[in-house]
Amino acid sequence: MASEKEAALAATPSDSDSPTIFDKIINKEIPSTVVYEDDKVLAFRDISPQAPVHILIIPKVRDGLTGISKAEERHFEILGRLLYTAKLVAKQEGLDDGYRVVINDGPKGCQSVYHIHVHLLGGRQMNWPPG
Ligand code: DGP
Repeated sequence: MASEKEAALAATPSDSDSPTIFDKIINKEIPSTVVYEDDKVLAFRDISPQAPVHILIIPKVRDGLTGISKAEERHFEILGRLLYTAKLVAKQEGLDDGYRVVINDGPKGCQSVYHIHVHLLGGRQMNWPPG
């Protein structure tokens, strides 16, 4: 399997609402391990975990939000909800000693799926600076 960096460099940056693999996950057309769901957001385990806990938190409706660089004022509510859900899921996962929340954007940010998502990583000591 390609590395995450290779996948990001191979991905076509998109500002359209064309479907991504995450639409299939939202629609339950492909399986995923869902850890949290409400009417607005879905949180599921990353297929290629970079830490013992690695969860992706996504909006169910993309509304042009292919990445954080496309954020507009109308996205304020969903952006807050994504971060708040990261906190809820971190608590649910028992990440009481800390965790990391990441949003990759664009090729240089190592984004490979153009449907905004928050990575929640935990269960090991993180390093800084990130790679
Ligand atoms: P990013 O590189 O920030 O765009 O992260 C995309 C993440 O999506 C990456 O960590 C791997 C994950 N991913 C890609 N396809 C699937 C899938 O089909 N299922 C799950 N659970 N995760 C996926």
